[in-house]
Amino acid sequence: IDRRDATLVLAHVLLAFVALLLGGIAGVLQGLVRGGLITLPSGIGYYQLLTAHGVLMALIFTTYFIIGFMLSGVAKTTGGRLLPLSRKLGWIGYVLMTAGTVIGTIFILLNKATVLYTFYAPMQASPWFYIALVLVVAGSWMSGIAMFHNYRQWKKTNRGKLSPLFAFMAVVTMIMWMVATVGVALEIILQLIPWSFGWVERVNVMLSRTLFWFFGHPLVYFWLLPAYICWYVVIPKVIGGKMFSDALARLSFLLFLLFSIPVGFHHQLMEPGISDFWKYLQVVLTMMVVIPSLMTAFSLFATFERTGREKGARGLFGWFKMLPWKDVRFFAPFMGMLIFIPAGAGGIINASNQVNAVVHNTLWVTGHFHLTVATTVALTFFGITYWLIPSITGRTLTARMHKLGIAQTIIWAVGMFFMSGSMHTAGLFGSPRRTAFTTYQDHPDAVFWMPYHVAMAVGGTILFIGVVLMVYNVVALLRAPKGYTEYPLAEVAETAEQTPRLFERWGVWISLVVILILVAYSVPMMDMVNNPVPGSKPFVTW
Ligand code: HAS
Repeated sequence: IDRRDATLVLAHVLLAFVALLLGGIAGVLQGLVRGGLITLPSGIGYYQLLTAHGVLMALIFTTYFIIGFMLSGVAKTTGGRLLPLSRKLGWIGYVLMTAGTVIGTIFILLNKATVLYTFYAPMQASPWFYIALVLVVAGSWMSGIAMFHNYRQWKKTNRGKLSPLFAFMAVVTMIMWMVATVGVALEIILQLIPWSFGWVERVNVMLSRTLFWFFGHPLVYFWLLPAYICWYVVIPKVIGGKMFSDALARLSFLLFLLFSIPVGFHHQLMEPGISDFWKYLQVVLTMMVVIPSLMTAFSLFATFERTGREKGARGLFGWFKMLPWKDVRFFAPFMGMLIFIPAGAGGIINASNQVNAVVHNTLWVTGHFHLTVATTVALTFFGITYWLIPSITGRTLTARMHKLGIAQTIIWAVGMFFMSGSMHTAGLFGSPRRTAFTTYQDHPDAVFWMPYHVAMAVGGTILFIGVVLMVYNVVALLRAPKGYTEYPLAEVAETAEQTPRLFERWGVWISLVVILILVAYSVPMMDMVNNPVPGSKPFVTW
């Protein structure tokens, strides 16, 4: 891609890894506190560290990486460069996001925003923390508009042609993100900022949580979809094959667009104030959003098997041996896929109302999202980094880097096995999430959980070694010998069916999104506004 775009992409990717390092330090420390292995010097709190860990890793690392990666792919596939307006918007977005990140981090470090990454009211942060979040979201919108602009211009100059798959997927991801962030923007601007400035005395907690989860669930697909871009578009090329089907890939992304938003209630199944019917409806829609992931699994298996057979593999599983096990561009994302099988199954468990009553607010949930976002997504992002950095900086991906990358992936998987495995188990025994070291006055249950908490801390320490090695790898990639690294983009198999034109009729898809949201949310939200907790004010003016 154009050198100027490479600088923009690199700026995003490097800041992502700075956030990963800082978030990793906070993460390992809070894990050691939770396991009772260390006590923090007075002045630093467990919840403060947990907030830093969650915000820096789940919100900042991911958002920077995703935007950097998607800007690179959009530039690459829509003419090799970002248009001048897109590049400008990309930089404005970067500056806004960075201003937000710096302000937010300062307020967390000052212990004035110890509200965890979900910032649920009535926990209150300094208004500047919320303003920082608005800046991050506004910045991400700028980059989204930049991607739309390149895509639209490409469509204009290539009338009647099917858009490049990468650009299409980036557009879907950013539309989903923009619709989703409307929820959290309403929460922050109309509720949390006026309340934290003291302009209103109370907030409608039920409504604020609902607006948060309107955003919070599609947020997890905002993390996942860029990983899926890699699985659909990059992995077939890396293994020496072709993409199974362009149409299937596009359809799965469109299904995510439709079904990832009207499902937030599955995070609120145990909350009062939402009637059974609306919870039930959103659980049904949650099961719908599982389908595109199952389609993705099918498509990946098909790609692996076909490529293997083309290379001469025999028998039912002969293709497995043909996969490029020593190539980190494949190995790291593959481990992510493999782990997504139990991780996704855990999600389906969470979404089932009765079982949710067992796992909600326990460490099981923490285990679930460390497998999904912190393993499936993170390992895929790491896998992308190994070719993205050298490819845009004109360097070589050396054999040594492959080895270091594979070692890093194994360390990550082992650390996560211990950490997430014990989180899931302790969660089933009832151990709560988000609680500092406590034996609850030596209650037998809490004493029973303790060995699992120690195993979590051991896993967390191994993962921290993984973070340090990953940061080392990024530096090594920046200093690799000059040369050429491919930006791997797969072609579609000849046998694939034609992609229906309907898939790019954005008016149709966005209208369906709006209809689904209105069906799933309008009645219960009106109920929350009209019947707030006595004395609370939903919005400033009401
Ligand atoms: Fe989740 C809570 C339900 C997916 C993240 N989730 C969370 C939280 C986070 C999170 C961060 O219904 C905590 C929020 C908080 O702080 O409170 N989740 C689901 C469901 C799915 C799901 C149904 N979650 C994700 C993904 C995440 C993520 C993805 C991040 C990226 N989740 C829930 C629910 C809760 C929840 C409840 C609330 C719990 C509570 O009570 O608080 C589904 O999307 C999962 C579908 C996935 C699959 C797997 C498909 C497998 C594939 C891999 C194929 C592998 C291959 C490898 C090809 C069905 C695609 C080849 C292998 C060989 C052997 C060769």
